[in-house]
Amino acid sequence: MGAPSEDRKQYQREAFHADDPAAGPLTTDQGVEVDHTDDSLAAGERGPTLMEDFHFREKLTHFDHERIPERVVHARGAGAYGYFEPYESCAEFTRAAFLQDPSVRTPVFVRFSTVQGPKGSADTVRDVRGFATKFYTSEGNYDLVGNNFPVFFIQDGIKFPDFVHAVKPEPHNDIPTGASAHDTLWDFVSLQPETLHAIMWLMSDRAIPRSYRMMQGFGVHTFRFVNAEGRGTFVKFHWKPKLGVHSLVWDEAQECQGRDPDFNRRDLWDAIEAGEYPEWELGVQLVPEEDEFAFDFDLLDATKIIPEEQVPVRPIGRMVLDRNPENFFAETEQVAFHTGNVVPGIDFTNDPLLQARNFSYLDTQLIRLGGPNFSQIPVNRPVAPVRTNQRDGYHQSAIHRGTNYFPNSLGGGCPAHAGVDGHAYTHYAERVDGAKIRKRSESFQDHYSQAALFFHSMTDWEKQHIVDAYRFELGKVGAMTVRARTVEQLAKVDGELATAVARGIGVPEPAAQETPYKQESPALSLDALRGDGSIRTRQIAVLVTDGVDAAQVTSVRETLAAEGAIVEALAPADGTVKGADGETYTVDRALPTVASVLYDAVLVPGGPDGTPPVAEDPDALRFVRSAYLHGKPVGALGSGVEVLSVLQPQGVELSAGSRGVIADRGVVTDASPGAAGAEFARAFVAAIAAHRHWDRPPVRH
Ligand code: HDE
Repeated sequence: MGAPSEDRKQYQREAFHADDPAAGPLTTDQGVEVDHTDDSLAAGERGPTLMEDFHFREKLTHFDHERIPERVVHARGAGAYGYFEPYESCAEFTRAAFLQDPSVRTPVFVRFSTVQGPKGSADTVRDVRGFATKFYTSEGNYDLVGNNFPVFFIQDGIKFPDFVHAVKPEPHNDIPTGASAHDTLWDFVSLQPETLHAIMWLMSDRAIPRSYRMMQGFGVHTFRFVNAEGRGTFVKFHWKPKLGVHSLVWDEAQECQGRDPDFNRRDLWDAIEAGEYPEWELGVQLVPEEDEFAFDFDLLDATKIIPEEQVPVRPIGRMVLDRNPENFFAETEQVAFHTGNVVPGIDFTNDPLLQARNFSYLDTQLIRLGGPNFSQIPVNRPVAPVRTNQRDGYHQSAIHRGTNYFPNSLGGGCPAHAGVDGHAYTHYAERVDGAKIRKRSESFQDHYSQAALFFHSMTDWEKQHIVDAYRFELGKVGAMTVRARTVEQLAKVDGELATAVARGIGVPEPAAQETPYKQESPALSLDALRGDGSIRTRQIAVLVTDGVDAAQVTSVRETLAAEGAIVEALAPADGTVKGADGETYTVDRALPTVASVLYDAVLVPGGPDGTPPVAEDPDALRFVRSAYLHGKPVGALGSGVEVLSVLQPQGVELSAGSRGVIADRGVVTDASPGAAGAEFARAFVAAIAAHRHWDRPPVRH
């Protein structure tokens, strides 16, 4: 609770300062000052509008053309600026300038996205998340256009339109929005077993991240580092978030879609505004060229990971995002990524998915951004000098001078071939020969072992969530043949999984069959990715009303804030509450405007006269119940503990009259009058650091 009269409006009025062009009078696009923009020019007060009203025509015409085509996939996103710095020189493996010197910070722009839904869809859908980074390096732009899954659904880019058509809303009625739970996707999946591994990730909690700040990123393909001597090394890129990897539960993710469709975008924006800059470590898995065939899968197959136990991830630098864009359209919407944007020292492999992407990204920008000059848009502009003989075209904003061809003598031979200072891009001279054929390599034919590896590496609660997700998704599929065929495919991955899914969706259980896959990779479980255990930026709700023991709130709030958590006082109505001490305290938000799904934990303080202040408020009770069912920490102090009786139907036992701190599966209580000691705060912080408490029956998934 804070001081009253705080202005909570978040709009950035300070953006308009005196030297901002918007500070002057309104003008037309031609700079002619406009004295009146509220009425059209008309023949008489009640007469028709006149064609000669150039201001009206210009304003409406511009408005009519405000939209550009949204991205065909990854339409909805959020972006931020920041920087990257390497920990040490990577010269042994790559000559890329931005990976040489720890004292050099390379600016970046990152865009996170969902894939299936349109620009206006909700954030917390079950989907892959895009994680695309543009490094503005001294040698030109490098784009690492990755996802939060390390594998993709198909092996060859020629299948991409089929896959995307299948997952997108169905063509006859444009349903569903932002969801994969429908017939056409599962029809495709059941017929195309190469999708199974990525689908396993999609059914896991990785597909519903708690925050963009709390998810991993992966380059997916095997790329190639090339050092100054021209030696190549295969490389896979990994981004690891400092705050650890955390997810929502499905029930919560669905409720969030209505409560706050911008849940992930807002979280990123707010954290950066608050100075809580998200950070990731860049890691690489390096494979010497001579080990190309040392694996039981093909390095060129984007449906496979290299298990970290086989090739450890080596940290090489860190990225911090510390600035929000100023204009969503200009920056986040117009940013144009392209896998073909590489710098010397980073090269491709023959992964057929990557090869297709190298065509598709440039092609898509031509239609989306309306012509070939999109690299001149500020967010796309390299910091390295650009000297080309490319000319003209839509939206050309450069005023080119001199000659526009090579070779020339009239322009002094400029721009000349690069090469003298060693910064020119040289393609890795890989030897290639083969017959011209349409045929998938035999080494791409195993579609089951790594799907099984992922499933077997999960903890019990993660496995249960995967089963529940399959049941949900397939339960929405109308064609029973598709449900049955998917179960048959799953049986080739893991018999128990297939049986558990079949039992939930009304199809015959598959015949028992032993699968040969026994391997596990512990690094894949979310339990292995909890980060440093800090509770920084976790959102903690404290439920207050008149009569609240403000001293308790203040004491716990101080401890939580010192740990970096964000504490908000929620009351039945906005404004202020009167504490038991007679003082007035400001409420942060009114309970009817929020919900438990928007917070990470809840605390119920008591009142000094032994009455729990929020015991009568239905929103408060629902809040506590929902937090509990989603596995979140629930804390209560003094008479606030009585409010937790709402959890008794869930099997929570409250030892009434008990004194002292009790921490049981994330429910932390101290019923002593006036309780709020350091011991309680410590136990509550530990419960929050654990994020979720899966050992608490029954948790709703
Ligand atoms: Fe993309 N993808 N993709 N993709 N992709 C696009 O480019 C494409 C793939 C990814 O925030 C499009 O500018 C093909 C894998 C991200 O602006 C398009 C294939 C991975 C983003 C396109 C793939 C990705 C895109 C749509 C198979 C993870 C959003 C708009 C061969 C490694 C970037 C655009 C942003 C966007 C094509 C597969 C990640 C159409 C043909 C694999 C993060 O060009």
